Amino acid sequence: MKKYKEVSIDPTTQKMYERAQEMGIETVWERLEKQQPQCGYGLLGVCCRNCMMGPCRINPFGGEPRRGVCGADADTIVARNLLRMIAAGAAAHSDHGRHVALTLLIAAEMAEKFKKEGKPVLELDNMASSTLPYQVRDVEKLKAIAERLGIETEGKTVRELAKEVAEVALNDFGKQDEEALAFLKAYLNPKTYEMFEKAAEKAGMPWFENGILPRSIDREIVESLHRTHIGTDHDPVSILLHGLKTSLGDAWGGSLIATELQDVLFGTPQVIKAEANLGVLKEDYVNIVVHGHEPVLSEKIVEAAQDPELLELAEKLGAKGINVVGMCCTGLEVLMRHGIPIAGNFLQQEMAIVTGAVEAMVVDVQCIMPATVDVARCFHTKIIDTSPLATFPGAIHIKFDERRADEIAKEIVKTAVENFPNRSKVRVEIPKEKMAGYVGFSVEAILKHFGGSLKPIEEAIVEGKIKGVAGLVGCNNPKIKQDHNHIKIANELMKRDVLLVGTGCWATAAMKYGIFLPEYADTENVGPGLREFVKEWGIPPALNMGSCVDCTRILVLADLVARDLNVPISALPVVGSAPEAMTEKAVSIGTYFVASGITTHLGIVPPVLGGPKVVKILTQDLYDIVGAAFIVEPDPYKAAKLMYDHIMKKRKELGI
Ligand code: NFS
Repeated sequence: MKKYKEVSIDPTTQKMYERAQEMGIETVWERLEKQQPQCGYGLLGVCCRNCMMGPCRINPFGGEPRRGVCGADADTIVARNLLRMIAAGAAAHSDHGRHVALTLLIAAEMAEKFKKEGKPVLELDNMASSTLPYQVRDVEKLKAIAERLGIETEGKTVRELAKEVAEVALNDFGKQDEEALAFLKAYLNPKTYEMFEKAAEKAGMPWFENGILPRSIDREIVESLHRTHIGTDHDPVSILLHGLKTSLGDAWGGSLIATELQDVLFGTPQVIKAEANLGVLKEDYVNIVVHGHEPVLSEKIVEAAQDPELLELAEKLGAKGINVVGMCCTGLEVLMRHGIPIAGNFLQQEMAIVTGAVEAMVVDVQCIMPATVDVARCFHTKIIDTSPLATFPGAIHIKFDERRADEIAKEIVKTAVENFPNRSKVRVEIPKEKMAGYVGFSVEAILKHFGGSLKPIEEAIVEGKIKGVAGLVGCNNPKIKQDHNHIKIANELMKRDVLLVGTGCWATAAMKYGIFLPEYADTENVGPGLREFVKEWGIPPALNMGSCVDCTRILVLADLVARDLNVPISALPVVGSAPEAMTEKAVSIGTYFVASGITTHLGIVPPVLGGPKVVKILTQDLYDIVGAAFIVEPDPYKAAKLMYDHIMKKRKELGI
């Protein structure tokens, strides 16, 4: 068994981990230990299970077997496995984006139907009617998106625009022509677009029509599966080029659609102060943890928790109220838009249950451990699964339907409230620690803060006050002490005057240690130039840009700077990092950062080392193809140095 200090730097995780050990509850760290030693072939990526002649594995030391039964060598196998990871990650993000687009369409169509039934027309035309399950909260943004897409906005109602934008978005998922995605064309600067067009030719594969420009989000994912089927694509270069293309369909398609249309439906985040860590759970309240990724559900839970009838019921059952808190990315969504506190990141999902104070953990999709059900059995906690595509054995199933969103959300909250009397008060132990921070830095909020343009940031970069910008993203991974690398890399970069922007479980980590407070600039972890800049502008030295699909906010920001300077994104002194990456989604994000021109560090070695050609392509050749590549370095100090060196190289190339 591990010592509590080995698993995390977070005091709340340490305490709850110790408590779990005392209670004999198995957690992620014990399960990881039981997996040791992990399969060496799997770690190197040289195991192939793509057909039933196998499974095959290649001898990583150069001896026999050098080929699988079909003749595939290590590089082919490694590249194919990596492409399947990218495809799965892109699928997860993009299917989320599809759900959001469908929600917008459903709401617009319901408004049309209600109008025909004679309900108040103006409210329905404005998509503001409370009879609709979802309204349009940011009309300005809807118009801005429509304009970018080239949709005529003059004389149209909000309802009409919502429908048209949703249709263009949905068309990007399944269109069959060779043109690039409509959303990509609407958002990407011409110089980077040109790089995508020419990338395959540069890699010696001119038969890739339109280079690595994605044609349709679903098509690239399907083609990934097709290419990696036995006997199809065997060249690591073409397999990886298609990986770039698929990931770009995620970045400038699926994820972008998710972020943009969520802003339309739920409001574009604005700067707001909130709190993070397990200390946000409240002893005398009904605690509901919303966990997963899709705000289409969590938004409604937040609303239902304010329902007077349910509040009254909670009081009747002895609670002071209903406390909704977040976990993982769905937590970040409601944090960014409403300042709902976030209880933790990926490795804290079991820890939250171990407090004994959670009435319900309401889950949708992605990054939810099936083990939550087992941990919950030791307490009164109910795990409620809600997505028709994610069912947890042993959980309560209350499946969500956008058309009946309010009704279902109330049922879920009621189930949680009614569970309050089952809580054993003597078994409750909530760690005290929590931290405040400023969140809500959407691109729109950043622009507003800087008076409408990014000039102040750009000037500070040119002057050298800020050396560059780093986008820090991604998960926790129990192979790394929780949050350790997130925070070390963040500090090492800020010390070198690099401004941070970030998302996902990195952002929750940063918030827990105070990095999203402007006062953090007074610590020794922030260099003098960055300190001066953030003090002048009254911002923290790191900006929380949201959930993982919101990595597209980082891309849109980089795109704006690239436009201002009339260069491709790859020319900018910008780097990315996923210090504690874990999911296939993180692999897709890393790939689309690189494909978009942002050199990206990975703190966990992905399963590619068994393919030397693949490693060379990913870490070197891609510089010539897309102007960026991967840096793989588990040591956070060395990683920060390498990222900084890259920023300085880019500065030199720009002549600043
Ligand atoms: Ni991102 Fe969100 Fe966290 Fe990793 Fe999972 S929550 S989408 S994948 S673990 S950062």
